[in-house]
Amino acid sequence: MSLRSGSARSRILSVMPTVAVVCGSRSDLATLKGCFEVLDGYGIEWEASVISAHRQPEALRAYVAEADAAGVQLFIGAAGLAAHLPGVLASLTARPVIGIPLDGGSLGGADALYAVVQMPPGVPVATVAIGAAGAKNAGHLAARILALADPALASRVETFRADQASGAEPRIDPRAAS
Ligand code: RP5
Repeated sequence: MSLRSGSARSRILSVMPTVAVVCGSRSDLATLKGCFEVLDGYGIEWEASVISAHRQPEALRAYVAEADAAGVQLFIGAAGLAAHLPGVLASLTARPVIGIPLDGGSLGGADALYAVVQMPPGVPVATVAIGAAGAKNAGHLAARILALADPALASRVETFRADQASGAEPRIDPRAAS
């Protein structure tokens, strides 16, 4: 895992991780904590970058080209307000893009949800829920996509599902409740 911000041109790591997470502002990082934890839980290598689609469009283009060439398998884009970052990511790469609408704006994330989910045909963004729940699900969805070509990861996904099922509330009879 690694976190960085600023221009893609400053990158010095020689190996790209499997998943590249890009968000539009440093203020977005706290909401993405659950995403990073889920990816770590599955043992998926990731890095996160703060690159704004509207403030740093050239840096974003350069970063995606570099990540694509270096073998990143999947992008996760997270942004609030007008939230065009995931869509711009999908315009710059043929890899799958998962979009997380963030809830920082005065519309409670509905603005970002509409922006991320309403991509025109041909430029798909797999949109998850608003905010922290969506951040976690972005990690889980990334794992499921990557597991299609990774049997060991597929096994970890199944283990998670089994653990989740066994931890769920058992069926109860409300008539028996006192
Ligand atoms: C979006 O605008 C970012 O993704 C962030 O969610 C929101 C506010 O950004 P800052 O003004 O905090 O940088 O581009």
